[in-house]
Amino acid sequence: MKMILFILGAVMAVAVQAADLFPDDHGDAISEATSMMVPTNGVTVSGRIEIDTDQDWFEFIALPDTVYRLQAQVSSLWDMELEFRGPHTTRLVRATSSALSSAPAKVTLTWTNIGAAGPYYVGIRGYLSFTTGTYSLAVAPLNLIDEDGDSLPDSWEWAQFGWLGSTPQGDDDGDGFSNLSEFYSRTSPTNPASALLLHPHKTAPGVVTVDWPVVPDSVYRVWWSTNLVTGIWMPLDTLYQPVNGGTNLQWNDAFSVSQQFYKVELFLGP
Ligand SMILES: [Ca+2]
Ligand SMILES: [Ca+2]
Ligand SMILES: [Ca+2]
Repeated sequence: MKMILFILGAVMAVAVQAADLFPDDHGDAISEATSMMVPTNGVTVSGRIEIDTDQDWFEFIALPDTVYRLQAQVSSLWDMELEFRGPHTTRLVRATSSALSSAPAKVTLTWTNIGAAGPYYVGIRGYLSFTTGTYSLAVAPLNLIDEDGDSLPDSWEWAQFGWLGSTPQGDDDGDGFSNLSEFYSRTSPTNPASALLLHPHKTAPGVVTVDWPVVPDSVYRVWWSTNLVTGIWMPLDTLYQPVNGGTNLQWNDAFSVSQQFYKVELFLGP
């Protein structure tokens, strides 16, 4: 009987270790990031760094043309590091602060999203002579005013429509894309020719080239299907990220079936 109990205990210990070696608040990897909603007045979250290899990740959807202030602060004498990553999880900024130079350790970044809407990641961890403790992270959009509360920034509504009466689910230009999705993808909600549409064309026997309009600092995913009736779409593993202001992306497919369908979407998260 004692032997059985011992074995069970050992198995349980291994299971806990495999799931999370250092039980923490928000996960050590980007893939374990905690999702945050960032309202117009911003959001503040708090967490705890248990050991010096711990790193907590948070994910939020950054909106186009929006200026964000990210501020992380510790509550005791620490060094700290704030890391900011883009939709493709590439590092954009890494900043550190030491309580020795200005207590408490505090890192502030101001950043403007010049791309489409997309998932951005903020990581908090210790740096150098780091001990454990708590921190707070504040994310605030500095230029986002939405007085009619329809999720469309009022400045964008005035610029695009000349009033605040258009709705996020409306499709003012009748191109099949809602005003909200056109805001997210940075296409024009008053021009039906401006839309996130695919243009497939055969470039060789059995090879199709698919291209679509893009904006910089944005990530897209292509899906394919052999049958529209089943409604089953398969994502391509590759995510497409335009580099420095390209206007089109393309993808070549050599397929062996008689027909293939494609769709593309703005990547808003895993
Ligand atoms: Ca609004
Ligand atoms: Ca539209
Ligand atoms: Ca449009």
